Order: sequence, then structure tokens, then C-alpha cells
Amino acid sequence: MMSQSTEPPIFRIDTPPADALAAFHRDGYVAFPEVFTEAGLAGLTEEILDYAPVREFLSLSPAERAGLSNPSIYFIRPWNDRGVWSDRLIDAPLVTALLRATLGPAYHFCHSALNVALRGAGPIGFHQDHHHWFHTNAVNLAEREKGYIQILYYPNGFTRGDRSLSVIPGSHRIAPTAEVTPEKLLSGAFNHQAQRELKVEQLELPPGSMVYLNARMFHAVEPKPLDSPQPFRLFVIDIFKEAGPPHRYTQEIPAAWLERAGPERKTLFDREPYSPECWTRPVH
Ligand SMILES: O=C(O)CCC(=O)C(=O)O
Ligand SMILES: [Fe+2]
Repeated sequence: MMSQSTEPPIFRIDTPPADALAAFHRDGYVAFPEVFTEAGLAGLTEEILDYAPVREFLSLSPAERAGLSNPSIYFIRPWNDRGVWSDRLIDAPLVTALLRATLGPAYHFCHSALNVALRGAGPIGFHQDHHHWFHTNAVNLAEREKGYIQILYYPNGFTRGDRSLSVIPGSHRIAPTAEVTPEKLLSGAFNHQAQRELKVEQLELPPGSMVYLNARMFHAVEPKPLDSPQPFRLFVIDIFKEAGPPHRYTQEIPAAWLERAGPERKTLFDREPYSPECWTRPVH
């Protein structure tokens, strides 16, 4: 494999702008509009559209599509069949700089997913993705304050109201116990705790954008209207966790990934994958 320095960069920047980390800590997310290089965006897009299951999904006839359990979404988790550009996302200098600044030196790659949403795709309600809050094993309780980061990539972007990402900035600061529902958050009941007005913001991002998100922050996705001018929205997510026991979906690392990983990347992959008994098995 080529050394890092001779690879064309996938992002326009290698380090976050000065105000990005403050925004992340204040809001629970920070967006990087048009952060991909031209070559990086073209390469990533081509890898997704060339991926056989995506090609097949996009070429289905309406009748074939109607037979699918979710006719308007292609989804795979983990997304292991990555080409050179999508592989490069995992430890691109910008990603590494952000993860070190927010999770510290000890963090791991958790898992990834790929999602293609067609016109007619439904909404996703407000939710958090920090799964240790949804389970009460000793392991889960101990992991709740650990950092869990989702990096969302939008190769062809989205406009407001068209499969757009919505966020409740500041909601990551509220401990997500059972009584903290999105409805209560938005009613103002927790504004004092967040020290700000918690309200929904619907984002809009151009092609080649990225969102760096604390998975404790409530977020949602708008449906994709049937008359959307964009035929489909592409979405890739890479998830990282502070070192520790498996999170939900912490994936097996494919043997081929391990073989070609350099020493730094190997440390990202050096963790136990999720298994149904990983949180309940007695600790020796
Ligand atoms: O589709 C999106 O923009 C975000 C989806 C989401 O909430 C997630 O993958 O956790
Ligand atoms: Fe989510």
C-alpha cells in the first residue's frame, strides 16, 4: 500500500478549524460543509455507486422494489466492502485529529454503515445512538459517560426537509435517562439543565459534507418527498468509541482489513466485537 504522504487527500483540511471543537462541545455536533476534495468526493461516490448491491438496488423495477421489506432504502451494517477512498476515511488526518481531541488517545473503530434513501423514504424520529443508555447491565452502567462518536458523510448532500438531518443542539448535555424524551426536551423542561433553549434545528448540507456528532445528542431524519429533485441520498457513517468493552454493533474487523493495516490503524481495530453475551458474561 502507498504511504500516507503520497496518497491524494480525501479532505480539504487536515485539522479542524479553531471554532469546530468549541461548537462540538456546545452543541453536541459540528458540521463540515464541502469538506471533501474534488477527487475524494468523486472517488467515494463512485465506490458507493459501483458497489454491486447498491447498483442492483438502484436498478430494480418498481415491481421488484415493491417486493422489498423497505422498498425505498438500501442499508448495510457493517459496510466492509470498501474501496481505497472509503477505506481512507477511517484514519484520514482530519478524522484522527477530531477523535484525539474529543475522545483522547485511547479510542477504537466501532462499526460503519452505508445507506441509500430513495424518494418515499420515511422519517427517523428523534433518537440517540449511545446504546449503553438503553441497557442496565453493570457493563452498560459503567460505560455511559464514555464518548461515542458518529461521523456522518453525505456525498450528495441534502436540502432542508428532504431526508435532512435534524438536531437538538445541546441535548447531549442532558443525561438520557428514561424520563428524558424528545417531547419533554422540546417542551422546555430541561432548558435550565442545558443552560440554553433546547430546540430543533433542521440542517441543510451541500454535497461532500460531514457531520461529527456526539451520539448522545438527539437527532432525527426527515422523510424524502416523492417529488424530491434528488433521486436518492447517499449516506455513510463511521462510528468510534472510547476504549472499553464492546458497544452495540461493534463489528468484527475483516481479516483483509487487519492484514493491510499499519501499526496505528491496528490499534483502532484492537478491541472485542459485540456479541449477544458480551455485556452479561461474568468478568474473571
Ligand atoms: O440518515 C441520517 O442522516 C442519519 C441517520 C442516523 O440517525 C444514524 O445513522 O444514526
Ligand atoms: Fe442516529
